[in-house]
Amino acid sequence: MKKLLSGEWLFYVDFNNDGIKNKLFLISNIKNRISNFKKIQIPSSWNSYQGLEKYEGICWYFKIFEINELDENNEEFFLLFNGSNYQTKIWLNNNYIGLHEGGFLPFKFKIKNSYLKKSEKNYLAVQVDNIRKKNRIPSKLFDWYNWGGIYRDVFYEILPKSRIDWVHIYTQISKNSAKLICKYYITEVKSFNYELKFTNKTILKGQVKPDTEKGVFYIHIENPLFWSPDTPNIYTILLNFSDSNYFTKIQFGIREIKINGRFLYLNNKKIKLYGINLHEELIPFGRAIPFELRKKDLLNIKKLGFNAIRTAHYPHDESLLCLADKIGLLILEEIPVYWNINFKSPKVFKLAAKMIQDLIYRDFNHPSVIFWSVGNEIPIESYDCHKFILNLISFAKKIDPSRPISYVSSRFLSDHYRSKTDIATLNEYFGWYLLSEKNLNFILEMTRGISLCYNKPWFITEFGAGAKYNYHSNIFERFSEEKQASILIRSIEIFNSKDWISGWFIWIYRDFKSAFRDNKYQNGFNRKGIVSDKNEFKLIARLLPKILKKKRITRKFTFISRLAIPFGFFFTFVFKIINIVNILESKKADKFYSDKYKRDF
Ligand code: GCB
Repeated sequence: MKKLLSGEWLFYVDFNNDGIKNKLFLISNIKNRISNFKKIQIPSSWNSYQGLEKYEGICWYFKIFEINELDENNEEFFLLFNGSNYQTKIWLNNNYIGLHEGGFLPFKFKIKNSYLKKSEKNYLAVQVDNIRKKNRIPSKLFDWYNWGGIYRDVFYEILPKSRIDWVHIYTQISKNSAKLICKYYITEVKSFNYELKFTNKTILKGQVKPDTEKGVFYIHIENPLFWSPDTPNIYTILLNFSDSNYFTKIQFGIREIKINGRFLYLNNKKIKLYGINLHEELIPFGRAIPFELRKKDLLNIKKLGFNAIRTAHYPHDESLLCLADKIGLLILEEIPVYWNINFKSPKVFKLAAKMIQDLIYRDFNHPSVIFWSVGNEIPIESYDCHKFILNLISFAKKIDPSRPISYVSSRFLSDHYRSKTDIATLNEYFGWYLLSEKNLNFILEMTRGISLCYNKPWFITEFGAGAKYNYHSNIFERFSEEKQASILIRSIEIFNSKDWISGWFIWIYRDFKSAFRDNKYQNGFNRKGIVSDKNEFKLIARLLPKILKKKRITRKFTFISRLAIPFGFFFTFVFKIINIVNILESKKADKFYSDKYKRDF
């Protein structure tokens, strides 16, 4: 049983950071000050309220609610937050419950029965801060708005003590059949039933007799309907213990992603990704995007011809994945290991590992998710960084061996670590930050050679140009819709002409707020959207359906790009020397990674 606690809450802005000192979390203090507190709607980003637009600090939230239905002997009570930015501390009825760090993933706390008041008022106090700190993820600098607060739904959840806690399903397919590999965790070792359904019709039923809490069972299906962007077929599996009518319900799709040489395959067919990046932001809601408007975005993206989205640069609300499963869009998900975080710190590594683990656990069964990215534009050439990233990737691989995992790179010369991951990625802004888009073809071929990544699929994870909506000029004028369109069109045609580029993602769907974008065209927004912050279509958005799959004839520079390979080795060598001091320093961190993050599941 899940009950929504979102809605009207009490709110206090702790400008002076004295809430803890004044014990604001105590019932008596909440009662005394009730008339001083403001009312606020949850979910919401506090920066979308007048006077708090730029506030980065501490706020308090209070909710008074009743619980009637708990059976203490057989059930457990949880408080569940889908997303709150950045650090959240929770008290219930005067008791400190716990702290969660990280702004983009759900978290839940099991509440002791002795802390709960049945059929009486319960006082929930929540402190949230969105202060930038060196040891946070992301760290102090990032190119998006630091929306603070409880911006996704909050629930309480009552679950039977004895339950099938989670099941991860991955599928292997052959021509007319599929094998479902179902890993599970149960809280009590006893037989359970499963029922597989497709659109309310039962396909098959079975029983599992487990020996331990964690295990795996297999299901074979004949003539399954595969999931793909063109055929978003969703299956349901219901699981329950024979003596219980509590059902764990999971929706999933039957599909297989594979990489073979330089190609990406979905259900054994080559597939190319025509994608776009998306931030979780819509003015005036901040990150608390209403479901119907989120759906509208995804339907628009699909209608424009895209088949993929990169949910930059952090996990979005899970409703996006549910929509993508149903609408048929492929998703590249990412955690906010962004630019320069503190790669030296074992504590930061632990936090990043928790983030990728929580993300994979949340979204494992969504067929739309095809890649995990553990970071964006990180200084991969530094020893601390690549140790961190490669360890994170191998940690993530153990949790999910079924999907490609990588990081997003912006390096042309100094990144030979791509060769150690499943796919190669590149963010490039030729024509905008660097030279001209006319240089792009040559640079792409050279980067491929220098990176020593001939035999794997490449993805251009970002490329773009800024344009102010309705500013028209010629293709040479920065921030004109014409210049943006011309850079994007030429780039797309070049990417489409190369079989080793298996996909690309425009930066970005919608203009988004960013504090340090402040020239006369930007006014506090990153203007690289193909639609404005008010969803108005810029020229490129109108042209896109026609040019999405267009190619141009490009030179392959076969000889020179092969010649680049020795340079690749040379640069590898140079960066190794530069990092030799770092290597010695980081021995301690290494040991930490290898001891703590060996997991079996
Ligand atoms: C990038 C970053 C992205 C920025 C974008 C830009 O490379 O990954 O977060 O917003 O460039 O517009 O500069």
